[in-house]
Amino acid sequence: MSAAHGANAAYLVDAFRTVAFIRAFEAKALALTQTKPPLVKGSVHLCAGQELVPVAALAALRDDDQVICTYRGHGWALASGVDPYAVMAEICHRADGLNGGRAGSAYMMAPDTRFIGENSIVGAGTTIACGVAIANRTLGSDRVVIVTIGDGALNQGAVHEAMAMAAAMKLPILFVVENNGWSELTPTSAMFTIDRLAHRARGYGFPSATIDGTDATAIRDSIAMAADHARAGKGPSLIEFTVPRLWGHYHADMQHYRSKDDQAEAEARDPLARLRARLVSDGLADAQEVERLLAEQDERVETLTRRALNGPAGSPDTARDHVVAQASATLAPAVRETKTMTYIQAVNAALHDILETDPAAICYGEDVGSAGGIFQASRYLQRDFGPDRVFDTPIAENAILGSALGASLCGLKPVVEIMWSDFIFVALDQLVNQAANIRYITRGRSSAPLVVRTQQGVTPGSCAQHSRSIEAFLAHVPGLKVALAASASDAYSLLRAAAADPDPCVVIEARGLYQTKGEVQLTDGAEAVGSARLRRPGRDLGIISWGTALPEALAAAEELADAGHDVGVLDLRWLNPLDADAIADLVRQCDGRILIVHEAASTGGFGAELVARLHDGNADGGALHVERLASPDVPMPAAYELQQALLPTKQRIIERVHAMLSRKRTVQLVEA
Ligand SMILES: Cc1ncc(C[n+]2csc(CCOP(=O)(O)OP(=O)(O)O)c2C)c(N)n1
Repeated sequence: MSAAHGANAAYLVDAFRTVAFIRAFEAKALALTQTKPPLVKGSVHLCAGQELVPVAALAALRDDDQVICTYRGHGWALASGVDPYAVMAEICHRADGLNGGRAGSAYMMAPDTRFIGENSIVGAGTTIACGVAIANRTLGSDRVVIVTIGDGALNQGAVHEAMAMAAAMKLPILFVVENNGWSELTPTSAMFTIDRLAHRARGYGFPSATIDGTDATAIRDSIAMAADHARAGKGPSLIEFTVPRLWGHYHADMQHYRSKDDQAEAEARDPLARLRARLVSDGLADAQEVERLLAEQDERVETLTRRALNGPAGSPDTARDHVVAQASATLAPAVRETKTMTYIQAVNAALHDILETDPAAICYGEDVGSAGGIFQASRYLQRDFGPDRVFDTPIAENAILGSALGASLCGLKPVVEIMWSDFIFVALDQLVNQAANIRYITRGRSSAPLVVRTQQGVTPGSCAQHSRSIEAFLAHVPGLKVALAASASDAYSLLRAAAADPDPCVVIEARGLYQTKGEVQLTDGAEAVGSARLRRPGRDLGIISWGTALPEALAAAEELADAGHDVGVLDLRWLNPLDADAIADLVRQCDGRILIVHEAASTGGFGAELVARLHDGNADGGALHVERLASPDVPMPAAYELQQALLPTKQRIIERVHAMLSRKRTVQLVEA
């Protein structure tokens, strides 16, 4: 036997052993869902028929190459080297599980290892992979990341965005499609008009292939080629592996929609049976040896499952742990220089200082690089810090946010721009379902320290798609930190604070204030996130406001002072974390008379949250008269005159304050 032949023989025997182990593992996981009562609860997506793809693909890669897979990811986790006991314990929702029972079968993650993790949102892993690849390249590593999707996922917007970004930036990514012929319960053929899914890559201009996903050498060799291509700086590839789906879409799938012929065809392509036949026919193992290998895997799985089932459940005391990092006391940063500048210049100065002081910081988005942003927030930054750290992206918000997450998981500090806050909605998944969960799911082993800058608010001519105030949508999400800058000074300091924070932060700027000037203290460090600021003390009534409405509130308070009313104004600055002490101080100072003012529409606005919290926190029934002034529940028109009819302007604030100060404290429900 030649050395090459010997190596291949060892590879095939090893592959057989691992595929057999994964099959036994999946059979056991399935069995645990079928006991009465079930020992494993919730949906479990098993990879029977697809096991050879992770095994052979990872045999072609280096130990430090990374993996992002789907909810059907047990095989990828096991082949990546994750402790099988931790995987089974996670499926069983035990404290010893990979994620302590926080992830379950479909969302296991270990981004501090090569197994970045599963993803339960179809297609979402692909844009995250873009960020992992950006980090690898920026940090000077020639690692590659493999991201897997099902065939159905090829129709997801996120996947198209990821491929567009990966192609444009020549990112070292291997897109792997595990084509099992079914998009959940619908045949793949009904959803595609091309005979090979791999052809989708042609539109993006990178190489692709369709490979038999039951052929151990073809899988390994095609992945090796794609990895070489990526490591040589030539960009991504797409490999479609055709695989049989031996079982249902998930553990309880009755498969009533599937023909017997289709099932039989799948069984005829079982990779375990094929590999077994190959070992015997090539003389690599005899029938007895094969049986012994199979029995060994069953035994391993039995042992680790017994251990997992006997393991402890997570303590209820820990259920709230690791949503965000513990706040650390930060001293006020040293002031380097005080300058008068416009709000947008202050944003630019903050970005400059972040890039200068944090070598891990990168800054990107649509038009951010060479043009310096449509509002010039990033002007000269590419010139000063180079195109590797400040760059343009395709018009692909999911790719921007997903890649920011991926890069943040791998050691970078991405500060990305979403040009208008309204555009976040096309990509919200990456903040809400992805970035915000990382610290919690990994129990603090990983976090997603990314910053998203965006701007919002109503200005003359801004239509209903360019004027929404979105802060309450974001503040609703545990794990996301949200700031709004209402002055040039805060445009600088809040952005610096966000960039120094270990959790995902969204800093919302006020477009209408971009050209307003103020004194800005440029600092050597950053303040901690989460403090409100009393902009004006007052005793008769306290206004709580933030962002675009804050200047109106301040102007109103000034005019009210001329009329003899002492009105205080608290600028909340951060909605999460919320400065409860500052709010309590204001309530005390103003004898419980509080008006909340925001530009966002009333219903579900953050004002509603504050009203609820103030009442919840008033258990001893102290004097409390809280009202809210917001825009009514109307899409914002473009015409200035119509806008003015809706906004919480200075005049409306003054009128409401007069009304509050003259009214007895009564309770009534008002229309939004
Ligand atoms: C964004 C999103 N849409 C829909 C779903 C529900 N869903 C879960 S798995 C799945 C099927 C995906 O099919 P495919 O990509 O072919 O992968 P397979 O399950 O066959 O591995 C669907 C529709 C989801 N989890 N995420």
